[in-house]
Amino acid sequence: MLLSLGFLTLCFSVEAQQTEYRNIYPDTWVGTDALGRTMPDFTQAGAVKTDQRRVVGIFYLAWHTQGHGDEKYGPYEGDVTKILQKDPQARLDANHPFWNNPPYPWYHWGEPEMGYFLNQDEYVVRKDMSMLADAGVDVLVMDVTNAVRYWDEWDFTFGVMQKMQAEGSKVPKFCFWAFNGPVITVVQDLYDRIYKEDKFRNLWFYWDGKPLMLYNSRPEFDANRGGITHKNPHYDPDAKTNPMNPRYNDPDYCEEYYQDYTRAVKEFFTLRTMWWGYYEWGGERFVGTEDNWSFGYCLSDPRVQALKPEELLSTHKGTREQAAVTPAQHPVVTNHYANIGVGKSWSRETGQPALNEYDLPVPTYVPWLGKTVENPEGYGIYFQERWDEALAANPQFLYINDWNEWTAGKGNVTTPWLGRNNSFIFVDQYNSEFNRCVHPMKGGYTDNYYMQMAQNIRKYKGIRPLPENKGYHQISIDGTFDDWNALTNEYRDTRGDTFHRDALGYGGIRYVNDSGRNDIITSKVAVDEQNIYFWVETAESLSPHTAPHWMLLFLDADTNTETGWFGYDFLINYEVKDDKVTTLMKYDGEKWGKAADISYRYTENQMELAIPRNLLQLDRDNFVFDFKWSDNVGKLVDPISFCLHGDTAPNRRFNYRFTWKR
Ligand SMILES: [Ca+2]
Ligand SMILES: [Ca+2]
Ligand SMILES: [Ca+2]
Repeated sequence: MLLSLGFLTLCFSVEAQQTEYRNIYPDTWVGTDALGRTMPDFTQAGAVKTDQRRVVGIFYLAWHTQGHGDEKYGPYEGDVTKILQKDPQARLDANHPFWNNPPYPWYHWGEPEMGYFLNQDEYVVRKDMSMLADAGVDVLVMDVTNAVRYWDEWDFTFGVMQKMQAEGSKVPKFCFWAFNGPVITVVQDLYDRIYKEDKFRNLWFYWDGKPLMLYNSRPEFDANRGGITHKNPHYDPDAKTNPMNPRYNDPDYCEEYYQDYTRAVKEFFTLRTMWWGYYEWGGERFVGTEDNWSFGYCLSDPRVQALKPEELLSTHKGTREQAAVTPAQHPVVTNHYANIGVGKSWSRETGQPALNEYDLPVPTYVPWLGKTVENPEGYGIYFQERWDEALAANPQFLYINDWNEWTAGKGNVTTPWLGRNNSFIFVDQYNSEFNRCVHPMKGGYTDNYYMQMAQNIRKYKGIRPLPENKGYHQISIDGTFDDWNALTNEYRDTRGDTFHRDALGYGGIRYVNDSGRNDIITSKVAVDEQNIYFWVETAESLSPHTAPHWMLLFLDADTNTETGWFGYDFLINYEVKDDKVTTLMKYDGEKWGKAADISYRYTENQMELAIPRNLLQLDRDNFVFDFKWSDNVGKLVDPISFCLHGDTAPNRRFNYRFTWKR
């Protein structure tokens, strides 16, 4: 009895270790994106919603495999956006030299923020998981839609996710989505090699009490053909002929080709079909039907367009279950109603705007903004319309397609495409108008789609309230930190996000980033009659203050992004005088100028500083400001600089909000 109790306790603590994480409260962070859209606050998003399950999944691709890193594909210039920028005529000519020199078997529609990365790049996996968890994404839907199993990339990705979990970070769970090709064999393979082996168990995503598997319930149809065969890896001829064989006549063993999913698969998983939201698929009604999830909606089809948002939802046992949100559809005709594609600037009301010489949309009206803009592809017109409809329909599972597809496949056939007759087509992704990636891009509209996703997930799930701060606290700036223990409100950042990059990219590019220096993990703020005090803690001892861009503290003192440098009115530590005196700088509208010397101390992994309230114009009995720490940011160009170098707390362009009452 004692032994078994001990065993139970052990099991419990292992389980607890797997599920506990250091909560960094990303839903309380504030932020303004490049278009001026702000993160919904508590009054806008409301409290965390508990009326039903609210799960967010995103399509995650592992097809950026190591083979693409071969130097024979270098220098890598297979970037459609750059090719069309160099010569827009290339869009009309399949054999234009820019398409073929050197010959790539693939292209990127544009350049990712982290460069032409491969999946086996720990820096990228860490940034991905951190960004997704911060935004509120719960589950990665791993691509097996074309029957290719990316074992090495999955092992790598899930391995890094487990490392991050062990460091105390929250990461999404995963499930798989198989569809085309020998899908029964593929699902069996995933079951045999991952689930049956208990691999990465603490990352499995459960739905209705079992691991979720997205599949094809009618495996006789796929996107390309019928008559598919599904080879049985457990085929045992003896089981077909020998009545003494314990598996005699068992179709899971005695047939060389599966006719159906095995009993093990049917019992082990919660199964749902997922495919493109066609009105009909394989001769039956598809979108909005029972147990048929959509990865996006075929809104170029008037029959799909005529459905109400709630009719697009997939049901399970009659209850609303899943809805899809995508930044766009496809650049190809997906039916015979249109041939201009459905890009990021398509809306129900105005359809797809005309395209300019770069195959990008002409100035277009943005409904959520109420005006016409240049470069509408950065404004998430289609994306927001889908979000608004999905939020109104209120699903239990909200699926986003996709995170990191990037790859664009060129087919040299002459056919109507993008409203003209063209000598080639791209089917899924093409340029910054025609792609479905939420992953930030380099240049262009940078992280607009990431921020838009994070904003809308808040509306879907609700958020926790901001911590309240009250009264005065006695703090002395002396390099001992016991006086901070009385303050319990912590403003936290990811631990481990100073990871150094040294990895292979497409075409043999070597990506190196060793800017991670001080790993900021916690900060606190205190107030007394005279001063506002800041305390910050790093994972390891602080580096010396003499190096540039050391532990910068940015303040948006009026919580107005229209004033200051991208909103920040004050900057501390840009010029550190010695180990006791540093500088407060103020932004004058054009540059940072010195405002005052202030007192600070640091010892080991902690630092504290004091700023007179009157200098910040925060001398009322209650006030609010936003703040951000940043170490080794490199050149301060814009808020994207925070995303590329060193560590920032909180992550990316987010800020902490401090509210105080006397
Ligand atoms: Ca950190
Ligand atoms: Ca400001
Ligand atoms: Ca960080």
